Amino acid sequence: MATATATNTTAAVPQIVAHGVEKPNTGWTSWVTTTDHKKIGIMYLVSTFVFFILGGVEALMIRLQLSQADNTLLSPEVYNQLFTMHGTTMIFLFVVPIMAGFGNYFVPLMIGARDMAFPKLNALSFWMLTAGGVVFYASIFFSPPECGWTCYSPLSDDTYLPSGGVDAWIFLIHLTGISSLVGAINFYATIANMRAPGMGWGRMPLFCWAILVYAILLILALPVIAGAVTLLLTDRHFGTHFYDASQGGSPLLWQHLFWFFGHPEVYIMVLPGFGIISEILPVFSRKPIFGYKAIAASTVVIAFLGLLVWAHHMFSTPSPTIVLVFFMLSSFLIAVPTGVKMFNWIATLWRGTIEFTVAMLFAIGFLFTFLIGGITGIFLAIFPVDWQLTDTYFVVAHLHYVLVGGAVLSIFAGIYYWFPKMTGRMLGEGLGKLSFWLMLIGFHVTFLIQHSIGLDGMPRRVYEYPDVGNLELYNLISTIGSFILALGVLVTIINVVISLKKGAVSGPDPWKGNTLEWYTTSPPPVNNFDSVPRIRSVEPMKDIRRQVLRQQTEKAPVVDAEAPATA
Ligand code: HEM
Ligand SMILES: [Cu+2]
Repeated sequence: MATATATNTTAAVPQIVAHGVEKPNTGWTSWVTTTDHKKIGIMYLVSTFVFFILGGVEALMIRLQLSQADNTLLSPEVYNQLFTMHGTTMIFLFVVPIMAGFGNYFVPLMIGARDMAFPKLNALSFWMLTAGGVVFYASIFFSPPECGWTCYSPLSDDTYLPSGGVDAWIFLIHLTGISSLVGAINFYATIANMRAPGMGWGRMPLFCWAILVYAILLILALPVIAGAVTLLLTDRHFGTHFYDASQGGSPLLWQHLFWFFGHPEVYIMVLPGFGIISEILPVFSRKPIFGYKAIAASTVVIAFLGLLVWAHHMFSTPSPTIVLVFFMLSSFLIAVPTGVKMFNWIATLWRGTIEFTVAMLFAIGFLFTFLIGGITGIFLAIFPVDWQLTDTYFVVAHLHYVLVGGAVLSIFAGIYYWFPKMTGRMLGEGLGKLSFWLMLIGFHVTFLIQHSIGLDGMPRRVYEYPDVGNLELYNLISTIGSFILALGVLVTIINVVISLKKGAVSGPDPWKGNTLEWYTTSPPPVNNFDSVPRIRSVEPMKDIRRQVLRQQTEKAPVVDAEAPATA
């Protein structure tokens, strides 16, 4: 009561006695128990990168086996296990979840939020992913799966592959699937509800658009594969015959379900990459992004069309011509919104003041590498051409141009661009450039020639080939390229280790960025922002810098630019 103080001679000291308050965790427990989107984001990035290295080592072993004709380095079984582990790891444990890692760290920062909408669910997503990876890799101690990343029926049936490897694969799909699904719902809720004041849909950073569409595609596609692998599980263990033709089931049902998920999965992997590129290009061209609305809209259109093309993976199955034509034309159609993006990116570079930072180099490397992958995709969408090329190395070349060109190069662009924000230190530009050139050259040496290997008729997923024509030479070149590529990746890892300790201190905004993550300190505090500015355009940081400059010039006395310096 206010009157009580009048009778007291000494002022009361407010006493707060807290009972049962736990000290904040420090050390490794602070990571295991965290629900902070930034820590979860870093755990995603680090653990998926570990899987990238595992998948990369598997790729190198595949390439070593193929470096010589009639090689006996690996047995056929081990070879099958390696390409299955490689493809599955790269897709389910590296590219898809690393995009969730970037999304986790940067979406809340870019929209001016303090965390994700459901922080505990977010932690659950991460631990489900880790569980999936552990279950899957545990299979190497008994019998790894041998059915390729597509696990086609009837090969995946217990008649042909009775070992538990396929079951480990099924559990990987389930666990990483639940992880991504929960994560996707979280991204959607965060982006829909937690944007800073003034950030309408039309002012949202393009990376957030990409993550939004990524989330929607995951929500639409994942239940289908989850159902498909559940049917496979019951076929294998509980006497059902969904995919067993001899009992009235249909192996083609698997292919339809798998690719109804599988093609959108491709866009799930590359759309966030497109988002990263759309953030980096304008910053290092010192120009606003060209065609913001067109890029955002084409992301949505690509996702929609991406749901209508799945059977272009099934051109060699018996289908009526009209069906083949439909899937050919729908696949062609995707080139239109993709072309819209390409032209807008090039127009962003056009007449810009380009700064060739490592992030920008990776972004430009992405542009033309992905373009080649897109063009070979159009070739493959012509079904008579596909009849010739399906299951050859031409397809392996195409898919790596898309996945390495589209996803991996943009992931590396993102690492170089955002490392200062996550750590407070710059990544070395010298080592970065070395890494970029090794990776780019290594990549094209490895995969360009695989188009020729495929055109010469070498099938994919075979552990040996005869010494005919130029096959041995071509394969040797491809293997050499893969080691150059691996060296490039290694240089970045070394760069990260050195820069974590010795990198130059970056400050909050080393690149003069456009988006809100650069508004806060590097690394950001637990609550991200003490206050969030009102958003007035797609480039809030430019607005803020302009405002600061205006205030400074208003305050400072007008100085004659020609006047000699006095001190
Ligand atoms: C690091 C460089 C890489 C090399 C040298 C490499 C090499 C290979 C090779 C030679 C094959 C064909 C195996 C065969 O058909 O017998 C293959 C398959 C595959 N790779 Fe890669 N790869 C690399 C990176 C990646 C990345 C980053 C991804 C995905 C994002 C990826 C996804 C796949 C997939 C999905 C397959 C098909 C697996 C299957 O047939 O089931 N690869 N890779
Ligand atoms: Cu496809």
